[in-house]
Amino acid sequence: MNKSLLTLFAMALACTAFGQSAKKTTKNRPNVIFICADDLGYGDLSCYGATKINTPNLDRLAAEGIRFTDGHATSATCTPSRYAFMTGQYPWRKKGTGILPGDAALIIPTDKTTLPNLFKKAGYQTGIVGKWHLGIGETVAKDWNGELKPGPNEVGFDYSFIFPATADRVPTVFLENHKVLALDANDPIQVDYAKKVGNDPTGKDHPELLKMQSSPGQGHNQTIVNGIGRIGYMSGGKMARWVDEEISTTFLNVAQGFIEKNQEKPFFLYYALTEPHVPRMPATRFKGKSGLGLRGDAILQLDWTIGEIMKQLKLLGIDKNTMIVFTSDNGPVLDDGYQDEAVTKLNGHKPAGVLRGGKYSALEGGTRVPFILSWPGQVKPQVSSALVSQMDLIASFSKLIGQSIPAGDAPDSENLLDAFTGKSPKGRSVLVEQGASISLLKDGWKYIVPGKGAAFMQDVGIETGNLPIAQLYHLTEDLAEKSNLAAKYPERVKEMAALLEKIQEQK
Ligand code: NG6
Ligand code: CA
Repeated sequence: MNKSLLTLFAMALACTAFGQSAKKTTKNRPNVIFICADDLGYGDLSCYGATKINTPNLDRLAAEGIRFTDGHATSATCTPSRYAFMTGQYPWRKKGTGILPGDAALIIPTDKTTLPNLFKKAGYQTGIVGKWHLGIGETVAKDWNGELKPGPNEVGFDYSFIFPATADRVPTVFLENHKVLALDANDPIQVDYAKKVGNDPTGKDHPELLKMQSSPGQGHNQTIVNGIGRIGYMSGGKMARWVDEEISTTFLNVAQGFIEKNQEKPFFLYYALTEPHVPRMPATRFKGKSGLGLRGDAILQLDWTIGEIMKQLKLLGIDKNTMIVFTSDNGPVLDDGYQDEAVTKLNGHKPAGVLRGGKYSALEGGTRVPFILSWPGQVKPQVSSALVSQMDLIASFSKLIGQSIPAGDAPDSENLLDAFTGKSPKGRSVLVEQGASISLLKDGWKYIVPGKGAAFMQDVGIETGNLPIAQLYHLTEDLAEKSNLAAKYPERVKEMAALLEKIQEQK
């Protein structure tokens, strides 16, 4: 081979190599899979210290990436937390962001920057698979048999495969883009949260038809679907109704389909898992596997799911160019409406780990959640104690992919890209938490605003964090919030209360 031919050959080789690297290893345009579990607690994974349950896949994800010890949902329930990471705005700034019924109207603005439309504007293919719970349509009254919008597709997702609210709320159907999946036009769906529709039996009148009893005093005894009493009434749509045991594998299949289809492009996937929210009804092969009742089994299923996604990324050869962020929308709860043995078979497992409180709570168990980020090749494995919130993802991704956010949008989101990618140990300096009361975190201290509500939620068995007096905890020394130091440090209480008010007044 003469010299010029050799050069040509080398150039061709270089081009192929470059072509591949452009496709698979672009540093500022990784694929992003944002995985949000539902009600998974700070102590529910073995990489966060659980000893009674084993989560090898998430442990591996954490070992290969960054495990945050001070990662937060903004709120101790689902809708507000999800509103916050979708919009970059504290949910308590906006009315109507509390837990939504299954027939609620869309609460995410269609004319502002959202997490998915940020990626979409940057040329990504965007998709959501899983639980939505942010409302659909312009109004509560809507035709479930027609085009359902605005919804996920109108706030930035090119593709959506969701269920509308929670697994315990009607309608118990999947929506693909604007339509209920597998709907038979001759069997239209009707939904009502105020009065019974149709003739389907309810859990209240026919407990003998239930395969899992509802918890006394916690509702979940309206229309029965698949042997489980739900919140809300529905009729029709018999073919379209999901089978609970298949929800998770259905979501997994659809998520993997989206990944496979978009493997050559940069994509953003919001994968919203339903586990371990009630009703916990994992695939039969997981039932009984954890020894901790169905809640534990659902966590095993969740962990397996993550392993399947990781395997797929490897097989497609895109694992190095795919960032996975894994977290949970709020803290854990055991009895959240069904007698599913989560309480009786707990076996010493601590769903919130060392933290006090859980779902609904103003205590750390409400909003401090598992938070793992992996990006093989780009992010060095480590444990980070940086204070980060899910709400900060939008500003941080804006920086990463070079897509600016118009002034006024995502007002509470902070660019913490260096913390998220492990380049800096420094996160936020201040964070507001929303549970049964409002709290402020600053410099390792936590102040909880005095509240009038009950200190304990009897039904779900969770401390709310509500007290009529101010509470101040030094989290760096007392993560379990055992010792209220408000009386000892009145000046700090005053300062933090004033700062909180100032943040609350901002627009
Ligand atoms: C509560 C439900 C609870 C759960 C929660 C929403 C009752 C008594 N309890 O109102 O079962 O559905 O809402 O959970 O109805 S979340 O994770 O979506 O916020
Ligand atoms: Ca939740």
